[in-house]
Amino acid sequence: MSIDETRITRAILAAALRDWEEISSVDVAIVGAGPSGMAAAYYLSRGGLRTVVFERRLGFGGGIGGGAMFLHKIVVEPPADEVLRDVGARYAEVEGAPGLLVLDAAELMAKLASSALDAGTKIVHGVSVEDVIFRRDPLRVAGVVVNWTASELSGLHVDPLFVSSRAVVDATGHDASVVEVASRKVPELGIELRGERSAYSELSESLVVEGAGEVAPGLYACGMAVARVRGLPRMGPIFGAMLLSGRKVALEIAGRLGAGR
Ligand code: 48H
Ligand code: FE2
Repeated sequence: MSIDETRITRAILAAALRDWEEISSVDVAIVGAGPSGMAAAYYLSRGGLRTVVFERRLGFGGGIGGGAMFLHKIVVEPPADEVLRDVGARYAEVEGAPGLLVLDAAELMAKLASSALDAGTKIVHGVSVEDVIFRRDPLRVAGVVVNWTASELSGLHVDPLFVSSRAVVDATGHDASVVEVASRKVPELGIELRGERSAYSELSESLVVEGAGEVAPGLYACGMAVARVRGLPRMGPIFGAMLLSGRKVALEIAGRLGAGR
């Protein structure tokens, strides 16, 4: 078989542009492929909604990969074991600490990503969300403004592209960068960023899940972004609230938008 370089180029261009045409208008745009974003993507796609995840980096998992101080394990507590079972991630009970479950960071990253992909999520790497689209009458967030991470890093002024969506999910972790930009540049949304607080794991694990949801019309937060937005403590390397807040946001959005088209 002869392999013509031009055909390689054209195959990639055609397939990538076809994807981008589809991505340019979706039901849900999720920003960040960390634990909360991937859990949200999995449940949204499973519910039949057209879902895209934009991830700044060239991999999955966000803070999962670093484990705790580079030790390759993650701790999760019930009822987040329901999510682990849904995505097929194996875990073990922790001896002497009833209620705590431990699993490999690599296992959690891989299983979340493959489950979301199998359910129909499109994950696009190397793309950063730098802004939101907003609309009046009624006032709402109506999509995201995207650019290559490489453009961002180059320092060159490269204008972005737009992706319209019926819901935007900030799953950017500690930065809550999507909510932050919306609060600053669309002040009429009335978003107040209260700032993350110091560690208090038990409290944080329940409050992050409780606080996950709609921040402004069309704009939702899950994961650590919730802590920054709602003024909640951090919890350290326990990931139950990341998974459960992602699932909660997905179910809330699915309830509002209805089943997939
Ligand atoms: C595209 C972006 C952008 C952008 C960021 O940090 P994450 O793992 O986020 P969560 O909330 O799912 O999980 C948090 C968890 O990892 C953690 O840090 C915990 C539990 N900490 C507790 C503590 O006490 O410290 O993932 C966010 C992802 C990353 O992959 C980023 O690269 C990506 O979002 N991202 N992608 N456009 N503007 N900003
Ligand atoms: Fe963290």
